[in-house]
Amino acid sequence: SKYIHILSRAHKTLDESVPWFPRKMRDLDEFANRVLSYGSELDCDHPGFRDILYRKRRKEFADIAHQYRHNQPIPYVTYTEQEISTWATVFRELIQLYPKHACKEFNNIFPLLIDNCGYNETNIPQLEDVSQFLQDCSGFRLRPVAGLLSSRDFLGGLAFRVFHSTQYIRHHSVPMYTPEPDVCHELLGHVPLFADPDFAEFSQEIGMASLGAPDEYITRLATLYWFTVEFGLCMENGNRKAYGAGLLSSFGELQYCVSDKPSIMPFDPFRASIQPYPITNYQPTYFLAESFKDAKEKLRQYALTIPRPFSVLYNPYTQAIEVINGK
Ligand code: HBI
Ligand code: FE
Repeated sequence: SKYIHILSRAHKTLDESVPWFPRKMRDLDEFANRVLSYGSELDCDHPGFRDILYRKRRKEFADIAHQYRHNQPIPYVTYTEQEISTWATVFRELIQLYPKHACKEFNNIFPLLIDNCGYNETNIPQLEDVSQFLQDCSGFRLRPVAGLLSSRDFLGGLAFRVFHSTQYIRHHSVPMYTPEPDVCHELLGHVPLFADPDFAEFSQEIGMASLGAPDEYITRLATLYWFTVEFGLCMENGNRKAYGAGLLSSFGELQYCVSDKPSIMPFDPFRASIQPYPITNYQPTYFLAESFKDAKEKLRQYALTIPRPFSVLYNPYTQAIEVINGK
C-alpha cells in the first residue's frame, strides 16, 4: 500500500520521538527478548519461592516461551498430576459461579471450549488447541510468554489480535491464589471472551490505540485495560455480570463484584483511564458497560484524543499495521 513505510528505521519521516511499535505480526518475536521478569525468577513472597522443583518447572515454561517464534505451533506440555489437581480445584469452584455471575457471551462460549478444547476438571487445555479454536471464532490467537511484558508491548500484541499467555500453573500450596497471571487465569478468565467478535474488536482497539502512543497514554490505556478486560462489569437484563478476566478467574472477587459492597460507575474511558486502583486487594470501584459494542464506540472516541501524528489501520490479509500520515 502507498501508505506503508513511514516509521521504519530506514526512513524516519515521522517524528523521532514516536516510540517503536510492531508493524507486522512477526515483529512480536522481538518481545521475547525483553520480558521485564523471566517467569522463573520468583519474588521471596511468592508461594513457590522455596520449592526447588516448582522453580525448575517454571524455568521449563519460560524456555518454551523464550524460544517460540511467530507461526510455530505452541508446544504441548504434559502437566503433572499435581498441576492437574490444582487446575481441578480452581475449575470446580469457578464453574459453579459462572451461570449466575458471568456475562452471557462467556456462558455461550464455555460449552464450546469443553467440547472442542479439552476444558474439563481432569485436563489442563493446551494453548495450541485453544489458539486454533480462537482463530476460528474471532481471529484471536495465543502466544506463549516467558514473563511479564511492558504495558506497551503487551498492548501492542492486542493490535494484532495476539494475546500473550502464560502456560505454567500457580503453586499447589494455595490453589485459590496467584500473585501473577497463570494458565488458570488465562484459560478460564481471558480465553472465553476473546472468542466473542465484539469483545475481540474492543480488545484490538485498545491495542491499536497504544501503538506509538506517548508513555502517559500507555499508562492510561493500561488502566483502561484493567477496568475492562481484567475487571469489567456489564449490564444484562438489569443485572450486573462479570466479563473481566480477573473476576472470572477469582472465586472470591467474582461474588464480591456483583454484591452491593463495591462502588459502580458507568463505563467512560475518559474517567476509567485515570482511576487509581489497588493490585492486591479486591477493587473498590468497577466500571459498568452497557454492551461491548457501546464500550468499543466510547473507546474509539477516547482513542481519537491520544496525540499521535498518524493513524493506524490493521490489514488482516498481510497481518500488518498500515500507518496513515496525518489524522
Ligand atoms: N504481561 N505477560 C503479561 N501478561 C499480562 O497480563 C500483562 C503483561 N504486561 C502488562 C499487563 N499485563 C497489564 O498490566 C497492562 O499493563 C496492559
Ligand atoms: Fe489477565
